[in-house]
Amino acid sequence: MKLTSLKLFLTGIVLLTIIGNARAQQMWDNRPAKTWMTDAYPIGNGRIGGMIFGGINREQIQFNDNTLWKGDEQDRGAYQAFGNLYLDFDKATDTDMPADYRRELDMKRSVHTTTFTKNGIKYKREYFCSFPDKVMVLRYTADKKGALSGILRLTDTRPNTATANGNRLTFSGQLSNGMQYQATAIVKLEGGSLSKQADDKEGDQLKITKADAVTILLAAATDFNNSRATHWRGEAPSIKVDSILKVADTKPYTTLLQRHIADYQRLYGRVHLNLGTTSTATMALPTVQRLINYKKTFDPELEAMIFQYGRYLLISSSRKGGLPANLQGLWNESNNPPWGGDYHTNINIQMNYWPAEPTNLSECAIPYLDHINAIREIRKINTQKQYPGVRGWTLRTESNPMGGESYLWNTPGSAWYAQAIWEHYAFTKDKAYLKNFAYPILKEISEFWDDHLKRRPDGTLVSPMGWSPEHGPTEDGVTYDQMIVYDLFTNYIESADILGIDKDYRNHIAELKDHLLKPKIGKWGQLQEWETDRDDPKDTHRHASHLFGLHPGRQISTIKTPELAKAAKVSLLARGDISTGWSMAWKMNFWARLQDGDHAHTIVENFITLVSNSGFNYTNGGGIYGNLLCAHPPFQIDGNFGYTAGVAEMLLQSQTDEIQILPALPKAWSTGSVQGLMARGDFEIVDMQWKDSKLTKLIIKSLAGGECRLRTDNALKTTAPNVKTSKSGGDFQYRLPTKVGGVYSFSI
Ligand code: FUC
Repeated sequence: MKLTSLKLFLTGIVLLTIIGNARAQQMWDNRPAKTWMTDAYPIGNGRIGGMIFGGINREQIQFNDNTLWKGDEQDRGAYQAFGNLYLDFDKATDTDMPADYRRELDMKRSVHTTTFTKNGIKYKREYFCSFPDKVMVLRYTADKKGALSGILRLTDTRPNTATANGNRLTFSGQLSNGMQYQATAIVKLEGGSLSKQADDKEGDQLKITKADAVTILLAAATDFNNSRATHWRGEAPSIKVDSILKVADTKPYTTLLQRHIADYQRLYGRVHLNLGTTSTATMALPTVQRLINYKKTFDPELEAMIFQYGRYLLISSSRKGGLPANLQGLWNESNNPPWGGDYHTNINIQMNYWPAEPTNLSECAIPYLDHINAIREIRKINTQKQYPGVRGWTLRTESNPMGGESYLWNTPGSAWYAQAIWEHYAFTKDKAYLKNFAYPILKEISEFWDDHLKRRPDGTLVSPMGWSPEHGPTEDGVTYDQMIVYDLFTNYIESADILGIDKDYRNHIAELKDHLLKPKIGKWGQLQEWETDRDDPKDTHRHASHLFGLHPGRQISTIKTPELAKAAKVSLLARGDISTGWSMAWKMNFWARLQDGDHAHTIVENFITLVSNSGFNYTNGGGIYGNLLCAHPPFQIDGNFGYTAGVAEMLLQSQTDEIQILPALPKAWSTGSVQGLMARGDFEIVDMQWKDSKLTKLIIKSLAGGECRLRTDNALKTTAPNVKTSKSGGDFQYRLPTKVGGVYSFSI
């Protein structure tokens, strides 16, 4: 074999392995969705999105634009539903269920497809939301000419009606805060004819008669602009919608599809995960049936698919230039959604972004970082009113894109936001970002705490009158506050050191950090939630805020602070395993950080509990719906993101200045592989494979240079020069000098 053919052959094998490993990425069902929350499948491009029902005679696509918000800088308001697009096909009276009906969401391509055969005609419907072309695209085809006839309706969730103009259907309106919005659908036919018809209640509709194929482009926009300087308003939605459609209208369907898939796969395709193989019989079942069977059937490909679904959802709800994912990502059918569909600052928005950096979607974190930047000024003004004389700013618990808020003050909220600001640097090593964007924010939030902390006569610093979300007394020195401030100061000090600036202030913050009230171990060996040793071992509250230092913080670890880690474990055991959706997702991450893979996997199993109704439940009701969205319940997307982060955390950790390989591998995943996870320091885990719970292959690439410290359980051999190895605590520890682009390949 010639060298080039050998190379091709080997590349083929690698590709086949990757594709083989990634087969479980289609969620599907053999009947249309009945209920929005539990059954419909989401698509999105980071700003607009839709929930697809996959109806046969009537298709409903409920759609959103994540900038459509009531409220302002003072009033939190609520995230609003936008509208619905309906296609009522002829033969609406024919209710027979086609035998071959299938609706599927292909996460590898981000395309929703519905197929079925009726009266001998095969129908196909494809839907996607394009980031590069900013539109939702719907495509209807059949294998017989002239088979597509029906009526297209576009409805506002408020009492405005649509008007038709040629092949366009539009509605527009204004919210009580003056925000303007518009949605326009363009209908393009191949064959057949299009006509307008008027309905007394619903306004104009477009009638499709005997078309061979139909393509619909849906554009929606508001006049929101993510800047206080422009009073949060920009171009009129009509101008935005027109300019989007002007460009998209010139592109053939296949071009739109190709551009969408290429853009999406550039992000999604970076990570492949194989946690084991599900039986062929199980793979052949509809997703909801796999959920039902899951408790009795080994289904690692479902566990892997839910991991990838979190990445799919983040790419679909959080793209550069837009707003961050809210409590429901961006999918919302109500004008009065649970908790206003807001940015909740005491765990929820933070959890949304836990998977961004580790699962190689760093770009998707940018909307969150931009949002933090956008609200700084108004938050300073509003914080001053609450805490006169302080510098910097902080938050209340419930917030909107314009910095308007409601409910109780969550004083460490901004310091928790600052963690994401720091992590973006920690993962990317982008020094220009650290200097120009991150550092000023880290500094001003540190200044808030510099002014807000209370010094006791013995020099100890406590956060005054804090609250451990969302229970217990309001008092000084609550562990949640203390740990988040510790995290902020740590990140600030490291930033100042890296940039070599502000030495005096850096030293001042270091002095404050040294005097922060420290975590305490209480009478039953628990990590205290409050300074007073009053933790109730029977307390199973969903928030475990006093464990912040374990995750997502880095104050506590099994390696550096084993005593505190042990106490955290006692607290966590008392909190119990079962809880709301996001709370279970957090517990996966806690157990991963405690390096107990089997316990983390127990939580994975609890998380994958089918919830089949759309009711509320604060206790023991958490799980996922048939569409794999996380059930708090009700639907709350943070749990999806927390789950994805948790799986990554079980396989790879880097919060303690070293990369830990397979720190919490459960027995259930004893053989598997992952490609593309990221570690702090801008290290890409190009490939990692394990068998019988032992690492068998590892390739790491340094994208930024610098030293790579690696901790593994089993000994590795590398051909890389100057590799230093040491043994600590039974683990081998490697130090690799890395150059930019340096690739380290290990044999075992
Ligand atoms: C916090 C949680 C609730 C819910 C809400 C959106 O207040 O305590 O469980 O997730 O956020």
